Amino acid sequence: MTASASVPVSVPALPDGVDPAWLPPEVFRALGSRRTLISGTGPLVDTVHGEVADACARFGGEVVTAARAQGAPCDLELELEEDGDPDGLGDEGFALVRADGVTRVTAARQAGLLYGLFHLVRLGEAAFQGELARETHRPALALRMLNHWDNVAVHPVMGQVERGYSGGSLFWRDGLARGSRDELERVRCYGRLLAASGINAITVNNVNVHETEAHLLTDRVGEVAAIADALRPYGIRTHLCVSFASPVVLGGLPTADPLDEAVAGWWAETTRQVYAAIPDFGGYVVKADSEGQPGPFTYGRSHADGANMLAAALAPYGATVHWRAFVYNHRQDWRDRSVDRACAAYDHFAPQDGEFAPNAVLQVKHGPMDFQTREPVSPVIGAMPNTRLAVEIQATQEYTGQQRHACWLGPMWSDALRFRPEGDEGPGVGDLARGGGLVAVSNAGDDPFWTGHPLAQANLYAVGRLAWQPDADPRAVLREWIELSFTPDRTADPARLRDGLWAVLDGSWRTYEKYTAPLGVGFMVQPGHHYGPSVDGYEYSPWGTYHFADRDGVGVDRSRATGTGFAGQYAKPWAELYESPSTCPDELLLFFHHVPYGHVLHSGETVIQHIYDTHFEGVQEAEEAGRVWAGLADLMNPARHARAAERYEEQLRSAREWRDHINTYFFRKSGIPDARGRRIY
Ligand code: BDP
Repeated sequence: MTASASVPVSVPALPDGVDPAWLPPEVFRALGSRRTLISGTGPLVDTVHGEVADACARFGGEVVTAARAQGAPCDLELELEEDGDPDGLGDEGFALVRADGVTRVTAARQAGLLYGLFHLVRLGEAAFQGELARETHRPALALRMLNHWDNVAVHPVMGQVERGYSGGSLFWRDGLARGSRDELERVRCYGRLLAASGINAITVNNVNVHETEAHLLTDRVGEVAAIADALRPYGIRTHLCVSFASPVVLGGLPTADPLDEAVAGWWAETTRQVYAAIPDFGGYVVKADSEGQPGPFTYGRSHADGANMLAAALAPYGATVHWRAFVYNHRQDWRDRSVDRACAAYDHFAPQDGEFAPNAVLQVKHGPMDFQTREPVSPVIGAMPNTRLAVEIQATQEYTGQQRHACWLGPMWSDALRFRPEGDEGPGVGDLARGGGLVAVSNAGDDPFWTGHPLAQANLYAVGRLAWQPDADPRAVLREWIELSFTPDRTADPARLRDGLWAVLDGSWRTYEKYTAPLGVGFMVQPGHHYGPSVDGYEYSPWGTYHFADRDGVGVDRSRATGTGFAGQYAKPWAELYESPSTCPDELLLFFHHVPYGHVLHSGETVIQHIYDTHFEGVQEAEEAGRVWAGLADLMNPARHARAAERYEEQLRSAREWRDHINTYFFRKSGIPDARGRRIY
């Protein structure tokens, strides 16, 4: 036992009017009514101590020191092991056991104790009843990161948060880092929420690095350091998105060529200075040669050349560069059917497998296109066994209703993480991401409910939980989130509340899918902001996102035999499955094939009838969800209820608009009437 005791760090106070999300005070009741011994020292132990002390002050428990504990027994012991890590718990793992009336959480490192504490919070009273056999918990993925696409200055087109639907940035205001006490308190609260879900890393600026934001790397790094200070007590490391052109833009060099010595030297020195300001800085995230961002192609160099140069600058600090694989030609000729954006990332990166430095991570979007409602898993993930990979998902609902529609994404992410690129016998995507982690584009902002739609908090929560355990059952994650955020047991009708929340969320992704673009074809959104239907919005544009609907049929032929060949980027079992419309799963049919409207799906319906049916059903399901939500008003915080009720109105309006656009479009293209005789215009 350590001689010196930890010093409690006060728990950040939620600013007035800000929703507590999954950490309302009540969830600390079981913990806060116990006698707890905390042993170990260090900043994160101090955070744990502060949490327990705060809960005890609220619920009548007590934190005791080692000396006092010797007399009377404690109910709970939170203990940092002193003798190394005999149980292999690692940096963030913990063990839990309950025997003889005492619950014990042990960890080898401080972060493990913090995660053990939040595990107890999730268990509630169950952590203090009967006996519990010893269990150990470790995160499957070491890096569990959120990327904030936040601009410091408000961008003329994208606003402050690119694809942000939750107000302004949590970190930046009026062109500066938020600095007043209240504002940093909010950042601390955010760090606390994230830690309780399992997140341990964050980027604080947009992947599209505009000029103002580029300076965060150099003369404005002090502002990043202030944010890092606010997040550190909850075990969250800060990373930065950097511009590949920084040596030119910031350093005044004539080139940013990754093989130029002066360039490498500039990065090494700049990185040294970043570490002087932020000793636990996490590393860089880079979007290069993508959608107009600068990159190594300018100098005739490869992505591996670019990534490795930055990796070398970070290596002395044990940090990593996350290099994004989202590289494609966004100025393609839409008339040329042989060019396929879905093929691009694989074509660029698979040949470079094995060329990336040990501390370079390739960050790959989970699908080959761009965060659509339904996509196959990116073939890049199965094609780079000798490269560290991170999988990128999008919590911000750019294409899934922009936080005006309730759309619980846990099942979609879980499907992707459990996908096995080599077939049944091979590893899952979650295993393949061990080297690099899970990264999500954050959906949080300075909105009082954090995520615009209060129900979108479930998506933010799920990022951390699925990163901790990629094969977790998303339904268990949803249940957990409901219990924590709505504390049903403390309401007049726990069953109605639980069932109601379940009903509006569990199937909401499939509902959304039903009333938007059909059968995996994707897009059909309004260009630019991407909200609402515009079937041909991108059809004759250079972005590479087409559906090829004509009078006879719809879909993109990505087969090897007659199409773009994309299906051939997969390992055999999937390549074969996707190759033919007769074996391709219905939900991805139009992603992989161009078929006639009369093509019969595995479901037994024709494509055209499926389109009509799902669009009518999707709207009905959204209407039903809106009714269920309205019936929960008496069981929750009125502000939270009202905000979501307002969002449901818009969701219904928009869902009907989607239904009518899509059904009318395909009725007019195909001339085939609805077999059920419903009115289509
Ligand atoms: C797309 C977004 C765009 C992002 C880009 C990216 O529309 O705003 O910059 O992805 O991931 O989905 O870099």
